[in-house]
Amino acid sequence: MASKSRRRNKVGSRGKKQHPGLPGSRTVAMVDMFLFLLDSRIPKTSLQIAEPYLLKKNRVYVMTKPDLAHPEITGDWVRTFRSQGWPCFAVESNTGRGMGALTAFLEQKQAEIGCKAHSEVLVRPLRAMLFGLPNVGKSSLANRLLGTSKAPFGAKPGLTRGSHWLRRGLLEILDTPGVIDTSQAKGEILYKLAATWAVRDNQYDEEEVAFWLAKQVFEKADPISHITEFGRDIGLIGPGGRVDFSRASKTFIQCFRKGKLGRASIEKPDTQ
Ligand SMILES: Nc1nc2c(ncn2[C@@H]2O[C@H](COP(=O)(O)OP(=O)(O)OP(=O)(O)O)[C@@H](O)[C@H]2O)c(=O)[nH]1
Ligand SMILES: [Mg+2]
Repeated sequence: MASKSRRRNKVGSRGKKQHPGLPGSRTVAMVDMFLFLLDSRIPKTSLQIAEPYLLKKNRVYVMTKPDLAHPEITGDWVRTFRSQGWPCFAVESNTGRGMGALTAFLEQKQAEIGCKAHSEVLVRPLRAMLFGLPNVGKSSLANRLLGTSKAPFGAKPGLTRGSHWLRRGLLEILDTPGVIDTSQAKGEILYKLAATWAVRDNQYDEEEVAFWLAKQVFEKADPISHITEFGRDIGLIGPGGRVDFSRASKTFIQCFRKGKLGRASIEKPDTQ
């Protein structure tokens, strides 16, 4: 059954076949730690949809893009995960804010590995694998952690194609592609993934997503009028002087993704 085959394929299961696009089990066996990236706007969905792929061992949560989410709610999520026993950090990879705590944590883990290996012999790099939804910010985090721009990154989901190691000093990072299967996502889950651009543009209906965002996230009583006014304000007028609702919806979603509609947390820990 689905759950059985997923369990067999979890990343980190030794000797098992991995999901296509992910590193093979031998490579994964070398990994000391899995940095599991969660979009700060949708941590619950980021976790749920990726959960079947990753074992629970050696997991660290990294909340990405906190600049786009509500700071207090992101703080609540960090505290919630920590209270459940998981190391958790909120990191803005594009500015470096929040990176200090994660870096200190990784340095400490690296030092522990050195000691465990042998008191005087081996000092080896800490090997951390990045994992998470498409477009969640894996390559950006790799670059920020290593102080490089070697990992290709960009606003579209599906940018990173294969897995590859990047190294600097005593830190080795395995950047992976966003391989999580989102093809079965529907309803609210799909809207959340679309709003945060974790799925490709042909997987969702822009008008539906914009309507849902206006209603559920921005709590507009009349979402259609809200999007129409938004379109009128930015001059998206079609034939006959009417607002082009399709373009208005698309632009509304794009503005949300860039934080131009304000910081917004779609999921809160206490209500989920
Ligand atoms: N606002 C904001 N944007 C970020 C942050 N971190 C990354 N991004 C942006 O998110 C987009 C996706 O980043 P990537 O690092 O390519 O994401 P990825 O998870 O490697 O994506 P795939 O390889 O396609 O799965 C890029 O446009 C980044 O600039 C952040 O902290 N804040
Ligand atoms: Mg990438």
